[in-house]
Amino acid sequence: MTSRIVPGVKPYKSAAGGWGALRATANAVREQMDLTEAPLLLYRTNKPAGFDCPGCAWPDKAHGSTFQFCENGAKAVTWEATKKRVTPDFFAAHTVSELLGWTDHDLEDEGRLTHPMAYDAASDTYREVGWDEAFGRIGAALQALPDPNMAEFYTSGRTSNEAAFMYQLFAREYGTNNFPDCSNMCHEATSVGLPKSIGIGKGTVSLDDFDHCELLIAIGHNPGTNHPRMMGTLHEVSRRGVPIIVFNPLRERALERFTDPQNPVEMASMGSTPIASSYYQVKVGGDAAALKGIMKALLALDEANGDALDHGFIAEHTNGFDELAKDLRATGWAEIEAASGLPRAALEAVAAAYAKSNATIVSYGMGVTQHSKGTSTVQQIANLLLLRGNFGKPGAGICPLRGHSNVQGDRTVGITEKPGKELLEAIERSYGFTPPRAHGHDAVQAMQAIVAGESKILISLGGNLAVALPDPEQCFAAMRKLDLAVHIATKLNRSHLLIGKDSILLPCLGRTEQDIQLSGAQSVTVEDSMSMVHASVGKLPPASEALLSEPAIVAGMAHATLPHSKVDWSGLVADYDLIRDGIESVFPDFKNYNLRIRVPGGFRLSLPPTERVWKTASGKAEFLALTGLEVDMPMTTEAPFRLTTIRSHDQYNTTIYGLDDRYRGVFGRRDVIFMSKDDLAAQALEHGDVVDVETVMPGETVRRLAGFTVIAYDIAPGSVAAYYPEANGLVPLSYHDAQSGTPSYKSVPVKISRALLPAAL
Ligand SMILES: Nc1nc2c(c(=O)[nH]1)N[C@H]1C(S)=C(S)[C@@H](COP(=O)(O)OP(=O)(O)OC[C@H]3O[C@@H](n4cnc5c(=O)[nH]c(N)nc54)[C@H](O)[C@@H]3O)O[C@H]1N2
Ligand SMILES: Nc1nc2c(c(=O)[nH]1)N[C@H]1C(S)=C(S)[C@@H](COP(=O)(O)OP(=O)(O)OC[C@H]3O[C@@H](n4cnc5c(=O)[nH]c(N)nc54)[C@H](O)[C@@H]3O)O[C@H]1N2
Ligand SMILES: [Mo]
Repeated sequence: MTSRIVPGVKPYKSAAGGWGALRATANAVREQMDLTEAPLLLYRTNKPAGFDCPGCAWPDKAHGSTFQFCENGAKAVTWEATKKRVTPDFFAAHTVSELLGWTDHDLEDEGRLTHPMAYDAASDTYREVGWDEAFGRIGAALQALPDPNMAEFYTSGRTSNEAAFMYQLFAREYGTNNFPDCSNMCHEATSVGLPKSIGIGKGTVSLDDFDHCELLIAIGHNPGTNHPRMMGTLHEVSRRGVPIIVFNPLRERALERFTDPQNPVEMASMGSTPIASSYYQVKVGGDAAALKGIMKALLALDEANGDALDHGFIAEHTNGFDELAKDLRATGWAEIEAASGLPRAALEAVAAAYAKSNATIVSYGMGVTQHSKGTSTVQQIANLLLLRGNFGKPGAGICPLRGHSNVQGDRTVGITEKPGKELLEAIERSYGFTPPRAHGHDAVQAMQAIVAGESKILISLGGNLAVALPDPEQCFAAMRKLDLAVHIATKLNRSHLLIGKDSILLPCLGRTEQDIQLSGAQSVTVEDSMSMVHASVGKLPPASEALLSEPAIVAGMAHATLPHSKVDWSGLVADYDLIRDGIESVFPDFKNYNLRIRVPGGFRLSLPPTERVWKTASGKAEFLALTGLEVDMPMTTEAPFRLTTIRSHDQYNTTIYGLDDRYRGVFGRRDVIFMSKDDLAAQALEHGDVVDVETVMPGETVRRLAGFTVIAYDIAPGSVAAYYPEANGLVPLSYHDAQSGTPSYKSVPVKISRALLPAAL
C-alpha cells in the first residue's frame, strides 16, 4: 500500500542533526546572505558580547563559551540578516490585492522592510510616509477613540524587555490593559496553571539540573526542530545513561536518535545517539489521561512498598493530596487506556521508572498546552512532580519549553492583560499616573472584540496575529473592519495586507543589528526559558538607514498620543539604561539590573519553588485534581479523528523559510495530512490519496480543508496531524481553554473523506 510513490514524500532514514543539518545551514546562508559575513555573524550568536539568537528560548551554557551550532538558529538569524529588501519601489509595483495572492513564504522572502509606509486606498498600495507623519496619524486616531479600551496592543515575543516595558507603560498611560500577546496562544496554560500549583508561572529548572537528573520525561514537544539547542543537552543526558521517556503521538526523528554536529567522532563515524529510551505514542489529547495513569500506578506502588511517594515532602509542603488520591483511585484503568491510547502496563512501567529516580525533570511544549483543558494538564505534570518532591533539589523540576525567544521576558516586565494590584501600584509610584484596573483582552478576546466591531485600532509590536490565531475566515474579515492597524515589523506578512480604513507599516531594527541612540550603542535584554536575563547587542549595520528601534517607535507613538505624558519618552530612548532603571523601580526582582546584565551570562530571576517556597494563597504547593479524563471535545462517531496542528522543520511560526520537513520525510510541499497506516486502511484510503478534512463540532459552521494529500506516517491511531497555519481554518476561534484562553489548536475533531474534486497527483 505505502509502496505508491507520492511526490515530495520520502521517509528520512538518518538520525536527526549530523551532516544533513550542516548542509541545510549552508543552504540557508547561501539563499539569504553575503557569504563573507555569515560565518562571523553566526559565531556572534549567543556570545557574551553578541546578540541573543532570535530562534528559541532555550538557554545557552555560560551564554556561549563555545560556539553552539544550531541549524534552525542559523535559519532565524540569516532570515533576519538577509540581503533582500522590500523598498517603497517594491510596494509601488505591487498592489495590496496582488500581494494577498502571494504565499506566506513568498511575502517574507522578499526581504527586510526599509521605510515607514501607509496604505493609500486610491492606488491600493502602501506608500512611503515620514516617521513624524506616521506617528501623528497614530496619535490622532488613538486620541479620537471614545474609549481607550477600543484599542488593542498586541505583542509578539521577540520584543526585548526594554521595548515591552515601554509599550505596556504607553498603553496603560493611554488607559487600557488590552494586551493580547503571543503567549496567549502558546504557554498561557503554564502562566495560569502553575501559579495555582507551585506559586509561579514559569519553569523551575536550570541547565545544570540536566547534569544531575536521573530521569527525564519529555511530553509534547519537538526539540529537533523547535528547540534545537536542547538537542545538545538531550544528547548529554542520554550519554550519561539517564532514561528519557517521550510522550508524543508522532514519531519525531530527533527524539529517536541524534547526531551531534559538534561531536567530531559521531560526525566522522556517521554514528548517532539514541534519545528516547521509551517512546509512547499517546493519543492526541491523551496526556492528562496518561499522567493520571502514571500517578495511579505510583499510588499503587506506594501502597505496596511504602516508598514510591515522598511522604515527608507531601506532608510539609503540599495541600490537596487526599482529594487527588481519591480521584485517581476512582478512575478506572479501562478509561485511562481508552483516553490515552496507551496500555496500563506501559504507564505502570513509567511509574516504576519514576519511583526509582531521585531527581526527575518533566519538559513539555505545545502538545500539552494547546488543548481545551491545557491548564489542567499542566497542573497534572506539577502533581506528578510534587508526589516525589521533585522541586527544590538538584536535577529536578518542571521545564516548560517557551516559544518566542523573549516571550517569557515580555510577560515578566508587564505585558499582561490581567495585571495584579502590585504591578499597577508600582507603576503609579514610579511614574505618577494611575493605570487602569479593569482587566483587558487576551489574544482571542481581542480578535473577538474586533469581530464584534467593539475594538477599532490594533497595534502590533511584531507578529502576524490574524494568521497565528484560529479561524482565518473570521479573523481576516475582522481586520478589514478596523479603523487603523499599525504593524511594527521586520518583514512583510499577511496581517499587514488585511486592510481596514487605514493601515501603517513601521519597519524596525532586528536583534542582529546595531542600535545607536544619543548616548551611543545600546544593548537590550531578554529572558530565556530558565529565567536567565542577559544582554543582547546587535552587530550588523541596520537593513536601512530609515529604520528605528522598537523602543524608539513606541516612544514616537506615545509622544504623539499623550501630549501631557508623565514619562520622559525621549530620555528613555536616548539611553536604554534608563529604561532598565524604570524596570528595576517597578519590579524589585531586577535589583541592580544595569550592573548585573554587564556580567557575561547575566543573572537569574528568583524562583521561589527552587527554595521550596510557595507563593500560593495557602503558602503551600497545591495538588490540583482534574476530574475525568477528557481534555478536549469528546470524540464522536461522526468525527473519528482528532487533528493536531504542528510546525514543520522549515518554519518559524507563520514565517515559512522553505517547504521541506526533512525529518518527517516531506519535501517541497505543506498540503499533507499525516495518518497511521491502520487508519488509512480502515477508511479505505491509500497513502497519497487526495482528501477533504472537515471539522465536526455541534453548532459550528462548515469548516473544510479541501484537496490535501493524506500520507502514511507513524502516528497514534485516531490522531492525525497537519501543518500550522494551513490548517487554522479548521479551528474555531471560540474553541479554547476556558481557564487560560489558549486556542485548542491541537485537538480538533474531524472527519476525513476522499476529495470531492480529485486533484491530479
Ligand atoms: N524552528 C522553530 N523554532 C521554534 C518555533 C518554530 O516555529 N520554528 N516556534 C517557537 C514557538 S513560538 C513555540 S511555542 C515553540 C513550539 O515548540 P513545540 O511545542 O515543539 O511545537 P509544535 O510543533 O507545535 O508541536 C510540538 C509537538 O507536540 C506533538 N503533539 C501534538 N499534539 C500532541 C498531543 O496532544 N500530546 C502530545 N504529547 N504531543 C502532541 C507534535 O507531534 C510535536 O512533536 O517553538 C519555538 N521555536
Ligand atoms: N494552528 C496553530 N496555530 C498556532 C500555533 C500552533 O501550534 N498551531 N502556535 C501558536 C503559537 S505557540 C504562537 S507563539 C503564535 C505566533 O504568533 P506571532 O508571534 O504573532 O507570529 P510570528 O509568525 O512569530 O510573527 C512573524 C512576524 O514577526 C515579525 N518579526 C520578526 N522579527 C521581529 C522583530 O524583531 N521585531 C518586530 N517588531 N517584528 C518582528 C515579522 O514581520 C514576521 O512576519 O502562533 C500560534 N498559532
Ligand atoms: Mo509560541
